[in-house]
Amino acid sequence: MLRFSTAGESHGESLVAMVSGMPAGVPVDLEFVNRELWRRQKGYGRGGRMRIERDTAHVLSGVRHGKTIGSPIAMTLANNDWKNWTEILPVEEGDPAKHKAVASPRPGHADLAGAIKYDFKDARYVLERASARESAARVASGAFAKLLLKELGVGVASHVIRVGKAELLRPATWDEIVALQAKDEVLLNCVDAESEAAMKAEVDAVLRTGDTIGGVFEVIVHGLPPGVGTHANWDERMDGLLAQAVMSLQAVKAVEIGRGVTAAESLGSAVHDAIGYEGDGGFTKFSREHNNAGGIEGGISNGEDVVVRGYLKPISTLRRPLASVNFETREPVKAAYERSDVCVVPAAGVAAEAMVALAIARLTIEKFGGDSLREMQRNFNGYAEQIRAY
Ligand code: EPS
Repeated sequence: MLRFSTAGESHGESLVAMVSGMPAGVPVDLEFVNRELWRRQKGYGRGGRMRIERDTAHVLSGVRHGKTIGSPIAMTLANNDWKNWTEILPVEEGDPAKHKAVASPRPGHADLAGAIKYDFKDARYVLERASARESAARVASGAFAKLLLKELGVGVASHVIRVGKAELLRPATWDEIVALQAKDEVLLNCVDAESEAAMKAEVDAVLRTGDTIGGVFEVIVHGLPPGVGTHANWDERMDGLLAQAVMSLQAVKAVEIGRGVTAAESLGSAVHDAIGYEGDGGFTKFSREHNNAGGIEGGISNGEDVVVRGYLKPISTLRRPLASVNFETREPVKAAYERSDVCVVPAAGVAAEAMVALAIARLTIEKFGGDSLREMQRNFNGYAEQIRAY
């Protein structure tokens, strides 16, 4: 089974990622992995930390001579900021006078619930791990899933469809969304210049007021054959796995598959994707009137693009902080503020691409098996032939 885990604190020495269950023989393009990390760092509304970091994956194992070898892939991603924190957050006991306690919890962050749970009178240790910095390790892991999927002709890409009240007002094509990944300037990762300008204006407004702003990103999986995932067991359904994968990202508060939200207020006749048989032979000749199901029916891919949206709350660290309480004195104070991003919707979309790629790669490996890429491609191509003749 494809699995991954991460370790590391935001201001510790490094983030750590480990991916196991990858078939052997997948070509590894480290420039691609690092480009993915770069994309996550970008976007209009990012804070000062991103000027310090230059996220790069240092691969320790599982890749030799440019290909995966079937053993666990271990990576570290150094935190450049660590040099400023060595005395504040030492592994050893260090000098307590140099520790930098976070005296009041930020509403919306893990600070208070985590401090109560782990018995700290300080939010420092909780926020260090709860920080969205951890998503860099997920992006490095997801890059490997994308490299595998690419060998099967499956692509994963994201774009931003809303920032605050500004939304993308027209449909986006797959080619437009993929083209965003090649851009060297990332603004709000929106396919439409006019909508992107409106999104930027939303960010500019909150920059002035010391507030933060959320939005919605959409991740598309393109080229996946029908039949991945299953209706047979609740914990193997593709929609359930994608929902958990995306919901687990920092600041995501809702996940939608296809037209999930508006479907609830519409009639069945308007929602479901009528079936035809005039397709131009992707994997099969079956075709659909539209893709409101977001490419998944009964927990199984149906051959259309898989469409997953993540709804991001505004970042909870505010330059003009909300009311809070001091951990020690219990007196009312303002919530802690060191520095923060104002808008991270594009970056969250990149992290969600990684999570979606990992979930889809897991199900793909489960369906097509394979200790090696060659074995997996053989099974994949055999299945493609089988369903073409269905
Ligand atoms: C982040 C690094 C963090 C924050 C942000 C994400 O850096 P620092 O805490 O040093 O400023 O910019 O964290 C959060 C959004 C959060 O809620 O904690 C990163 O690498 O993405």
